Amino acid sequence: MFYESSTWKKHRSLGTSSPLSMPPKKPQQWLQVVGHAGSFHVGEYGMLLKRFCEGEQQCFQKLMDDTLKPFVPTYHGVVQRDEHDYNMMDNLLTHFNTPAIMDCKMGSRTYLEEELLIAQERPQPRKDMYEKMVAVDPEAPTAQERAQQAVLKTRYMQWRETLSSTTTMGFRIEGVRKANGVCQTNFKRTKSREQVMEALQDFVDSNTQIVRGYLRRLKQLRQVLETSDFFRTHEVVGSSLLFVHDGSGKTGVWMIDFGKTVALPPHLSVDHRTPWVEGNREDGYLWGLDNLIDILTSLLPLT
Ligand code: I3P
Repeated sequence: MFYESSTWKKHRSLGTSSPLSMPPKKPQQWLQVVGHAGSFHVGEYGMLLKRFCEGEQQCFQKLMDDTLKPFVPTYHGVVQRDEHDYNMMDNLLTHFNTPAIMDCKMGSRTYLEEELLIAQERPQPRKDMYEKMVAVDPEAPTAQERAQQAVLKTRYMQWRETLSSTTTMGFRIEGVRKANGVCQTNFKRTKSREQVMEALQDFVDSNTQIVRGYLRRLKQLRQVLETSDFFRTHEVVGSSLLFVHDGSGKTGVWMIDFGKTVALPPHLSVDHRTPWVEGNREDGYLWGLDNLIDILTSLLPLT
């Protein structure tokens, strides 16, 4: 069974490294937050099926042989359902009891450099994005955009970045689902440090044990990211960290969503902290993780 929310973009549910032979204990806890309808299904043994994307498959295949493996859902290959292909992976919520879940989109940039080039060469203004923009801020479109009633995707994405904490902190909260089932998706304007702290504090219910658990995991992740071959050789854009905890105090954080993670040309590598300028492919992922760790630390009492 799925929980659904029409507003929180895309599915946000992945798995712990439970073996294929172990069915999930509590299938009712599976979560799908739907953006593109039909993109997600539950497969055999409670596996998550995500609409096939070749780029994402390539990332998963490489990640299964990388030091980052414990920080991503275990990948089980491609399956077909109703004439569509799906990438199959573990469901990350399986071993939690009525979990609370948060999705943080990482990085200081949410569109690929190649998307920028396409927008420059073949601009295709989008009406749906114009409508999403004016729904949040009727003053945001330029006179030209208003006349066209449409905006370029890169312009929309940049506007979302500056409206939220993406530009200033290198991450933003996309959505939260509390243990009581309530979904919060209204984070488009969550930008200042104080606003982010308040949202995080609310997510963890001011529980310092949970904060400490998340911090331990994030610091381990940072250490592994700093030496991972995969990470050094990929532009990681639009990828999220999925935070999961439950009433027992158990916590977990995993990297998810690799649809816009692309391999760099062989001569190029990135450190994920250097500010982005067009051409350097930097994504600000580690800078964002540094800031996230710093903010979570500030939720703890001074010792
Ligand atoms: C969406 C969000 C997604 C993006 C999507 C946007 O905006 O930025 O990350 O998908 O583009 O519509 P919002 O969160 O404000 O609804 P990608 O990251 O896959 O590009 P899309 O409509 O072209 O899918």
